[in-house]
Amino acid sequence: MRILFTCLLLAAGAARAQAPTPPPAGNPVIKSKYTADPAALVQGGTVYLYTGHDEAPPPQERYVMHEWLCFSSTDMVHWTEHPSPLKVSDFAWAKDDAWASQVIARNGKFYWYAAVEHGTIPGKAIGVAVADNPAGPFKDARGAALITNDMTKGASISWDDIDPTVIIDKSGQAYLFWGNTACYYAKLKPNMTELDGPIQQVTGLPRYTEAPWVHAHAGWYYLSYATEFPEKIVYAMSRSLNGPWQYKGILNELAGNSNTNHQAIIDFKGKSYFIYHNGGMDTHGGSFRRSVCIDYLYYNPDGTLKRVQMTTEGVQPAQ
Ligand code: FUB
Repeated sequence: MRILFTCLLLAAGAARAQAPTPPPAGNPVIKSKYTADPAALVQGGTVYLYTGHDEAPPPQERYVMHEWLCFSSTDMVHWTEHPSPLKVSDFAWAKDDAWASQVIARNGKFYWYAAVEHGTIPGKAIGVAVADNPAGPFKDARGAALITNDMTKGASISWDDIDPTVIIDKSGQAYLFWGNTACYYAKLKPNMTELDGPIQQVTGLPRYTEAPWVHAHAGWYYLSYATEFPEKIVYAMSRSLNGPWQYKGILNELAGNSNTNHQAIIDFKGKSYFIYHNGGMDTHGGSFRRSVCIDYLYYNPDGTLKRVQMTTEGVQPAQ
């Protein structure tokens, strides 16, 4: 009897010792609102997450998006929401549709490139807003759109001028990439609010739909994008932002519960992250009520990317 009692005590002790650490907050990372089209900016030890805000009341199956949202975190798990730093109404020339966007830092200022529906020039357009603080408030930097539908001819649709992504190369040259069904790019002047040369089209991106995200890592540039519809995320690599781009295949599979998947990619505190949206939050989630999720991204030794594993658990707190 005494031996049995001792064994039970030992087993209980072992179970206590092996008790799992508390689970991370998990995916989706924002549960208080529907969030879509993530973009992220690392500023020292803080990550700023910028998202669109899906506001379509169920059962409406269309985009209802009037503002962008901003969250910050020092560990990629615990997120603090800031007051909405930018709304469509902050662009006096815009009509609606706070679609995908990205913020970049330059010379102590923060520039937010955002797609909206233009008020007077038919079609989508891209505006630029500027702030002194990554959490805003942001204000229209030009008083007019930077890109309008009549400036691009690569696709004969009114919504090809969406989904801006922005990057500054090693020499300090800034580039804007964007587009639906055609992927466009152009240089930006150092003031970040004017184009610095012609609009060009990226070639060599098979079955390109939308959502380009351009990032640099260990000497390579990566152009990831949404392919087909419903969308998967695929990617291409190049040594130069002017190409040529080498297509590398699937990075993230179909979300399954959302037609779109819109990704952002960052490095933070020694790890790489794939930030995307799906339609997995609660019973009303879906293509028009999306939610931002975060999983790890891994590189192969030759610079290619391992396929992302979307998880419910998400990532562990970054140290
Ligand atoms: O959120 C509206 C549109 O859905 C975005 O511009 C696309 O990338 C897709 O996510």
